[in-house]
Amino acid sequence: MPLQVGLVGLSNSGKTVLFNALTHAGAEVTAYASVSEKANLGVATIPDGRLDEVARVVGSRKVTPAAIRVMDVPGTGGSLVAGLRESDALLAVADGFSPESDPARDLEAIRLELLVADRDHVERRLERVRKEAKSGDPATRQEVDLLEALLVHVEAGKTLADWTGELPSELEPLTTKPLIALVNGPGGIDGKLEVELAELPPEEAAEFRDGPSVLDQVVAHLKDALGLIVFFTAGDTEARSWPLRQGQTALEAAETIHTDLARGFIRCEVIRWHDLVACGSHAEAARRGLQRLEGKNYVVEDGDVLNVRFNV
Ligand SMILES: Nc1nc2c(ncn2[C@@H]2O[C@H](COP(=O)(O)OP(=O)(O)O)[C@@H](O)[C@H]2O)c(=O)[nH]1
Ligand SMILES: [Mg+2]
Repeated sequence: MPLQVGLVGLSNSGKTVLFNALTHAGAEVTAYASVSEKANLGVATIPDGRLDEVARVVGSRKVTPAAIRVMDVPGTGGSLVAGLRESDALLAVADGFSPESDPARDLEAIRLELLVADRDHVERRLERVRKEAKSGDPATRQEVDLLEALLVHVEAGKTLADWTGELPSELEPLTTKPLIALVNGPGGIDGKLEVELAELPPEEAAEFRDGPSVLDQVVAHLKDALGLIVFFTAGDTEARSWPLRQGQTALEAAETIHTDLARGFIRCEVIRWHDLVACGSHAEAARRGLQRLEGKNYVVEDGDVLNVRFNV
């Protein structure tokens, strides 16, 4: 599964504006909540100067930066946020631009909506699993007991993140996901400004900003919240960066590229990106002993250039 983030927030907080700032997808922005609004799904690419340098020395014909899926749902109701259950992190957007803006109040409201959505989710799953449990399967009986205890827990106003025991593996809670609070307006992340700058080349756009772009800020948050790191692959045809999480292994990196690579994984050649750039080629890096051979359990580091050897 590619990395996915979901935007949550009250109506008119600027979620769709931010979605466009991150993905350049040009989704329709309306100044009111329309019932016909549908979820927007797009892709944000993580800009990385290291990738361009790697591509240059390797002579790759194509450069493809790492992608994150971004989901923007209209409103906060239960069925609407359901689409966010597959996200790795949630970006909570609060209005920081209108005269009535009160980001702390909005973020509290969002937290409550997520809590309610999770309670409803536990309740619905309990109903379903109770029916299945009639067949007498012990594992299903056990899940019923667990879900009943969870329901008591969430009805007391606590979140599933406060639950110290195991959660049913098939439950996809929202409140256990990292929640990254973003205030939309001047001084915070300025979605409106980003949309205006979207037409400009990156260097020109940067001159209009006081600091990093919305995308750079979101990526920085994901590094903190998820331990987001990036690794590279580079050949004649293409140089790519790929998202991964701190602590993930060469096997998981292979799986990010293609399930076949993970299935047939033999070993993996690893070079630090700056060693590759300094040496000028894979061959020279290998000659100087800077290319290592690693196995499945090697923990990938940010900036590693990987070449997976596989056999299917
Ligand atoms: N002034 C200002 N208006 C904004 C900003 N972000 C969004 N808006 C406006 O707020 C309205 C709602 O934005 P939208 O992205 O559709 O909000 P959503 O309902 O959360 O998706 C639109 O009219 C936007 O133009 C901002 O940073 N500054
Ligand atoms: Mg919207």
